[in-house]
Amino acid sequence: MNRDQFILELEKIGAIKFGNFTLKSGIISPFYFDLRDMISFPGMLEGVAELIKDKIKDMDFDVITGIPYTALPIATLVAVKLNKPFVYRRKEEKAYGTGKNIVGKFQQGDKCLVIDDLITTGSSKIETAEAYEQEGMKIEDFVVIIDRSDNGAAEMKHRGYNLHSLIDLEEILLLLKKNKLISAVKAKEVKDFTNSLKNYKENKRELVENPLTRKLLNRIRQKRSNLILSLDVTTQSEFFEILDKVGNEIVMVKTHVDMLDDYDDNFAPRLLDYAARQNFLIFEDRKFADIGNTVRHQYRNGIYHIADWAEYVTVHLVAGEFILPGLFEGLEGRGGFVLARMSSKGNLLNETYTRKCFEAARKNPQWVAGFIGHGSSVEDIKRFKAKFPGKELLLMPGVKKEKGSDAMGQQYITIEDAVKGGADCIIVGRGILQAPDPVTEARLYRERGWKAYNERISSSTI
Ligand code: 5BU
Repeated sequence: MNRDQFILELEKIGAIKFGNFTLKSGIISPFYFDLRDMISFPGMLEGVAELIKDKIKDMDFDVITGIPYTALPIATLVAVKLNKPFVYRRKEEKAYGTGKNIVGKFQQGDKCLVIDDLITTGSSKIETAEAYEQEGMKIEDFVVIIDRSDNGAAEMKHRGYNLHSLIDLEEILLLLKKNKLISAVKAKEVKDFTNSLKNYKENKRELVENPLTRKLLNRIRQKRSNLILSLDVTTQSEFFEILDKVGNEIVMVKTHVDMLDDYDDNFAPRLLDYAARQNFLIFEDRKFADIGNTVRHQYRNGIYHIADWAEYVTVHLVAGEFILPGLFEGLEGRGGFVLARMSSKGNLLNETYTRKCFEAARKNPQWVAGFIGHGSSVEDIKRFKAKFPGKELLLMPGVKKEKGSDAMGQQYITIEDAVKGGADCIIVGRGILQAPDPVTEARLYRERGWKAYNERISSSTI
């Protein structure tokens, strides 16, 4: 069975429908593909398995999976034909028995090829990849029978995966038109629909340029520094003594104002004065995490009045995305860095949580200037950053000259690995503060961070 025959068979069994269909996203589509019934037509199942087999013959993988339910029997057949092991992931989480959510045998580090029937937005593919990655498998390639999206392959590439499709929408429309199975008017309606979806997405992406992202980026360039000093000391005299000497080296100072034993009303004006003279920005690492109403008061009231003096604060999205308007609504020139990953050992921010942070940021781009993240290697950080929804910056703590850890769970990667992977700023505390001469040390971090940053910028687009 060739591709054209397969498409015509799909039409014959009613798998290609035209009308008005409400998609999962709520959008009304003038067409719909439903490949579920294919399993009752052995000739088609055999035919599509052969087409997939041909498509993947030069790809490198150890195991095959299909996304439940429609793709399961198809992927099983392909695995048998290629004599490759097959695994699948339960759709419903298992809370008893072995607790294993992936069924079948595989080795850590195995490369898994994922087969699915369709791609619309790619979200179920990403979810699958993350679940398998969490179990120690590597996912690089996805194969779908039909790409019905407007730019599925580009979306997947943006998130660090390759998408291969047997057939795309254009091909189906052309063939059906040629065989007089669809009118030219209907074909145009379908094409107009996908084009409008594409324009809508592109317009949305334009909006993602947050003014606070731009402000930090401009300051990095102007100051030729991507070093953020985490000034974690407990008295104002230490704080300002160090800042006085190091302020010229840094693009931003990061504070934990509630660490100061002797905080008083002089702190903020003094800090603002230094920021103006030494041209750095201010970031209070308060890690807000509560409901909107509570964080609004914690941020704007209390003894610290953080919103009055810190351009940026860190935000956990554990309580949901409404924390963002809770914090920033009605304020000018204030924004957040969302904690998408943390540097500490055993932290509970898993891949799914990270993806949900990106989704929330995509919906609230005006309040998210960047993400805080970390990674175990250059490659790991690259994959993480590839999934950012827009042009947000990546700020990375847990950075030192040497890889290592402390006694309380902090993990460090090197300046070069952080920046090569995609960190736009490095956040350094004890690496500088505990050095015999913090000023010389800050200069060293600045130089190495800046060199790595320029090397990355000149060699790629991340
Ligand atoms: P260090 O002395 O360079 O380990 O300090 C790192 C700082 O960054 C410290 O203030 C932490 O509170 C902060 N931090 C972090 O280390 N890891 C994270 O994931 C986040 C913040 Br979020």
